[in-house]
Amino acid sequence: MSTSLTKNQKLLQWIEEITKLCKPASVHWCDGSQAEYDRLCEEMVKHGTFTRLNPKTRPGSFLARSHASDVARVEDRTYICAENKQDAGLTNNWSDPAAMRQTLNKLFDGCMAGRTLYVIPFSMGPIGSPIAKVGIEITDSAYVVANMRIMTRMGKAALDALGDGDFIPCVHSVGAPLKPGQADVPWPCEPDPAKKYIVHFPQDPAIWSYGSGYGGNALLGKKCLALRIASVLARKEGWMAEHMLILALTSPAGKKYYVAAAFPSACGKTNLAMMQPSIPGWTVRCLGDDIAWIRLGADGRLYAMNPEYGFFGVAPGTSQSSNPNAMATITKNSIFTNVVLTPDGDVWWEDMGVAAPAKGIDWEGQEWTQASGRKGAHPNARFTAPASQCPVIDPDWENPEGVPISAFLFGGRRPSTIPLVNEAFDWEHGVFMGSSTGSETTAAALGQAGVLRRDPFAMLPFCGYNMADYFAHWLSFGQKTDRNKLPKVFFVNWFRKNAHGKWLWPGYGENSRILKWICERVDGTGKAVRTPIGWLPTPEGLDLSGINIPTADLQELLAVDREGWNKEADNIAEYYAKFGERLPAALRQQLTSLKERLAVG
Ligand code: O2Y
Ligand code: MN
Repeated sequence: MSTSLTKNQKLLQWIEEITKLCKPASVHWCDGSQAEYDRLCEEMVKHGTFTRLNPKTRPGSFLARSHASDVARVEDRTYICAENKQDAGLTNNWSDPAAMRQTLNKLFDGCMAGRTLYVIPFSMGPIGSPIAKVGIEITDSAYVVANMRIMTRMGKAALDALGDGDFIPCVHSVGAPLKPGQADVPWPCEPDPAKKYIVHFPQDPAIWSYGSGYGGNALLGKKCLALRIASVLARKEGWMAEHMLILALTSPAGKKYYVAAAFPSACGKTNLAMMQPSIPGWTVRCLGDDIAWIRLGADGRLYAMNPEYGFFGVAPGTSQSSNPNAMATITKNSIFTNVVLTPDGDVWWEDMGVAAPAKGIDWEGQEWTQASGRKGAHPNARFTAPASQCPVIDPDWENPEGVPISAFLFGGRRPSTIPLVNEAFDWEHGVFMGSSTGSETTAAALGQAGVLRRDPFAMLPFCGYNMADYFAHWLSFGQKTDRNKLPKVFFVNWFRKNAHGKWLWPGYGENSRILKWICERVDGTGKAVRTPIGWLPTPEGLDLSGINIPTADLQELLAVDREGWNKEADNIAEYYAKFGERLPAALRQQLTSLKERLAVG
């Protein structure tokens, strides 16, 4: 696509400016067509970045292997450059915007030498939707272009939607300029972790990313734009940008309920979003697995829309039993990163539910057998797949207005204390629940297992401004509309264990039983008991027909562990103290009320 396809002077000038700075060998405007995608994929195959998978078993699909130093988001290299440090808050890395601009200008000077600069126009949200945002990502990575085409509405249509309007500029480089005659590598990047930068300028707004070609560091529409920058815009414009899946549940009577749910990373959001309910007559449809943009509708209800166009899911652990719909989604037109290549040209990963190949090529490109004791796929290996391929995609997933939300769910991995499900008394109590969301780390995730990491609203790595102000923004919706029209709020915990470390709840499709109770509570029919921590289901309130949950286990799942909750309250108090005076008084009051209720009984 040539520059003549846009008359947007601001865009043309900006591309000229960045081209002068980065000094690429050529410039390519992406039109988003299938022909362009096919050509880029073919070039990547020739170059060694992509391996074409067996067209008989995995048509239109490719495998990529990243550099071993470039395998995940780099939170410690992620910056929010607000003018005022306090506006980034203590949960973000802050850097002075002027100083950071100087650092970036040096890094980006000549950084694309010998490479193609791709211009990617993209829309977060259905093209033309009043709440969609257009971004322009400049990148020197064809891998990024291919993934952006799956994850966003990308190319000519986005450029047309932009017209003369404003866009969010996003500049990305893998940080590996080529000297004349220098041979390239399959996955160029900056291997020194201290030289990677994922930088947000919320006031501009603008995004600059240097040194990594992986996932959230490089596909700038996702975490950088649709969460960090969007959260700032949302606060300014009166809406919400959330780390939430969106699903639709339909009852046997045909009533549809939309639910949005926030869980920290590695808590099974994609599995829940595409769940196959175990209870007869109920269906689940998926609208999104990671991000929700939510705004007040004219009728006073909150409407949620998925700004993305695809899924960037974790491969290890995805199987026919954990997520059959994800497995069906990725049968074609998908990109796999850092999984095992099998001898017949297909992919494999740990806990895929099929036998490991006798031998394969692991994510580092080495010959591999399971007997080696090494993992074949990286724990953060990913699939990138079009959302339209999901067999349970909801017919309204591209509705530009979004869908009306009946319930917000918060949850995390909490082996003790936190019950299976707990309904907030009111909006403020719900915001309190969201603010105290946390998850215990698994050994795989952070090295130190069993440590509780508070992750408010699952937004800890993604809130682009001061977290205390974000809490206030959530509270403000209690005054913006008729409170009865706000979604009910629930805290769920599928990860409870007994004293011997055994799971108390089967999870996966059986979580539909909890969702059914939540729908009944929305309708005012679900049986519940008022406790010091919220409304809990009575044991008969949950539909447990056809499964065997021992009575003692159910009691434990639905009990209020007073000692545990007093400790929990103390821990929340400690966490809240970090926010100082900026913490909204309403949340301090919620904590005091919780302690009072626990003391009374
Ligand atoms: O490691 C990455 O770059 C991906 S992180 C990610 C990807 C998809 C959805 N959610 C997440 C996350 O960390 O929350
Ligand atoms: Mn996520």
